[in-house]
Amino acid sequence: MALVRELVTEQWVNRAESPRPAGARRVCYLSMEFLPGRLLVYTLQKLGLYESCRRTLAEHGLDLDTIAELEADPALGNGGLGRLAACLLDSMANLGLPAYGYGIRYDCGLFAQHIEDGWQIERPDRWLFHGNPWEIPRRELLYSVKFGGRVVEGSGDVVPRREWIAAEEVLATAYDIPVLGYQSQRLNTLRLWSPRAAHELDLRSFNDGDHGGAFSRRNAIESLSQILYPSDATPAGRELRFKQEFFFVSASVQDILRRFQRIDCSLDRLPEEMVIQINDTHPSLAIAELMRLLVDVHHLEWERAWNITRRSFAYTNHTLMPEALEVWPVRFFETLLPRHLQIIYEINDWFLREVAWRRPGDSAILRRVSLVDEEGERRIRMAHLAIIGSQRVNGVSKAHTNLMKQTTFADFQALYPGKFVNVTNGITFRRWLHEANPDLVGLIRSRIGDRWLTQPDDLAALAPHAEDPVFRAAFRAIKRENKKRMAAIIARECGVTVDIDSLFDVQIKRIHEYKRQLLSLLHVVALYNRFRTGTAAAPTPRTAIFAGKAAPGYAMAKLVVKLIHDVADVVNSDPAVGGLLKVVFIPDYSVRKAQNIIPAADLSEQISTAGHEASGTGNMKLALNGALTIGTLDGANIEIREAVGIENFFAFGASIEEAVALRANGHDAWACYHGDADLKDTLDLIASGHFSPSRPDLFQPIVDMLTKGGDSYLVLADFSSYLRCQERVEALYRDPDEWARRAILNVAGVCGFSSDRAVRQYAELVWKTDVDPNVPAIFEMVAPNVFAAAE
Ligand code: 26Q
Repeated sequence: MALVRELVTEQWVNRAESPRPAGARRVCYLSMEFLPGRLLVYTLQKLGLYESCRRTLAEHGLDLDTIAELEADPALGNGGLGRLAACLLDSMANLGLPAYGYGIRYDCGLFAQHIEDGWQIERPDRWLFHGNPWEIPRRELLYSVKFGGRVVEGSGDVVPRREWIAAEEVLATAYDIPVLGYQSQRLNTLRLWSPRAAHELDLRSFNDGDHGGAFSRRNAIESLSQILYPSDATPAGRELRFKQEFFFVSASVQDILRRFQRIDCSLDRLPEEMVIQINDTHPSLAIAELMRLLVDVHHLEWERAWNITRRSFAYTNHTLMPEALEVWPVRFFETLLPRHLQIIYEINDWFLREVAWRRPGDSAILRRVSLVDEEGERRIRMAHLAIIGSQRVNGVSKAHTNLMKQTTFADFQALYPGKFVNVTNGITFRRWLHEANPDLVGLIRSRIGDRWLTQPDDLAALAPHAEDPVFRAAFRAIKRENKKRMAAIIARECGVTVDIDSLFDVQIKRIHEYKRQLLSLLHVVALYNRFRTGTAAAPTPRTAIFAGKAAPGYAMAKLVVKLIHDVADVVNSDPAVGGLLKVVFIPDYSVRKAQNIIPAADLSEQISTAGHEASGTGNMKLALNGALTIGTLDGANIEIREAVGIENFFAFGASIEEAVALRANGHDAWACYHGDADLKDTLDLIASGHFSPSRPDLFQPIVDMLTKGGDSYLVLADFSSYLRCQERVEALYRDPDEWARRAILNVAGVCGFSSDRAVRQYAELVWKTDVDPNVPAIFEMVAPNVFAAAE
């Protein structure tokens, strides 16, 4: 690993900073989350050294894949949002775009998931325990980040200046991780911040004998990067999350300004040289922080600073669920960021005056668009700050962007037409096909070569080969081998033997009610019930594979994990089933596990309640590896279905419009229950305690939520449609050759969902840069031993 790292960083050594390509802005991608995956094999592949390295090691009796297993998988993210950040960075490097990723070097990533008696148990993820061979500490990059205190009126030449007298100071120091382009010369940087005490120990307190106090202040500082917050975090501990967000954006914005000032001295040119992309609202305090630095430190007038700021930022929205839109209590700002609160109020004043002028007499719109939510406890609406402070706002699929424009942010769309654009998500094929599925890559290469690794649209050329029976047979053999490998992992991790010729039915993602793991589980129970009652006619053998983490504070999601396990225990051992149906839960889902599971999948479950999944990216990864999708018309599913052909995609359930109407008119869960015998039997069986004999009412909260609770995610509403659709799936699976034909058409058809395409669209619609993969490589960064020249 050390050797490979040297090979990469050698490239850093050899280049000094050069100008950016004509028209290109340097991209600064700010994200609280990154899920880069392991780097050893991936880096060797990018350098074109994988095969030779493998052979050489084998000659010495060593197995590269065994060595690769020792590497930690950085879990610095919850799911799709963090992995998207990694895919986009990969593609920027591949396309020769100068980019920095900015994030936090969490000491512990997302918790490690253990299962005890079917319950999820969280343990700390100590990914840095053995060190991280890929990171380069940049000790000379140190920024001061301040909190608390008060603001005083200072003396200004023309207007009075405000001075923030902070109470607390923390230093942020950088750790750089290389982001290498595929066989390209480009080497970008993922810069992760870690806190350090400004004064090694609070010496005065220490000498006064207050040892505990001195250490507890130090602990408070270190806690800034101690853990990554789970996506459905409860309000407890939210203040620390707020501090984390500010810590990371303050260091990042200071670093961006420092880098910019090495290039140009007129701050007015910042938006021409750089673009700061914020990954959801989590880094949106950066807008207020840039304003503070420009106005308070660089003494720019307000309007000039605002003009620079809003042309420098762009914001990607990843959710419209009201409970997931970030709002921060004003009291957090009062105690921790008093100067930023003033700045936000001033931005709001300017903004609301503009709106009042454009919409005279409409006071309701002022209340709706204000940065301040005045109802109940006063809170700052971070999405509004992000929209106002950005040049562009993008959604992550066509459906999501339309919803954004038509519902949640309709007022802003009316005020700023043209600000909202769509960039449908994508994935890097180099990770999700080339590294994850080498045998399939070999087969594809034998027919169409491998230019698709850098020109993903070329994968479309695979489509005609779907009509070739020889190719189909080879494709099936590879899928079978992948399933065999997966079966071995299942046997090892779950202690369950599965039939590799059964339909591998895969649902892998964060556990959340809107993603509806429950819907596929109810289907499994309905199938099981038919075995039990002897009414299963010619069933297609099926293995239902689940993986994913539930946020620790999300009781319903954790109960679903328990239900999956309890159903698995009963179904897997009931002789009436005869091994024709198996259920497994693969613990501790990660990028690494995704790379193992995805190549083995036959069926991809993408069954969110329509209108809830902004895009989904697992849907793309599974289709790319030759799984057929069963999915709702939600997020990117809609575009994937059109791209692969509607006949090659199993769609079911209420559409976005239908889901809205169902809710508006009051969805009648009880009518669904009484109207479908399978559904009634299924829910009754769960409610009877069949899967939890020692605690018969254990799953009552789930049954109640679906029935008495009104079934907010429309599980019962979509159940019948889902069951009928699954019957069509089974019928097709009984014709393996036709199944393979359609699977191949999925591989070819999904070629447009690469993150290379997404990055080109960002460049065109959001960053306004010229991206030319053939531009000579330009390096901004050099190795640590030539720091003087480094950015
Ligand atoms: C917020 C506040 C406090 C603590 C945690 C959070 C938090 C953290 C992570 C909220 C949300 C997330 C993650 C969201 C996420 O992964 N969203 C997914 O983003 C993908 C990439 O665009 C989409 O494909 C998915 O549809 C979307 O769910």
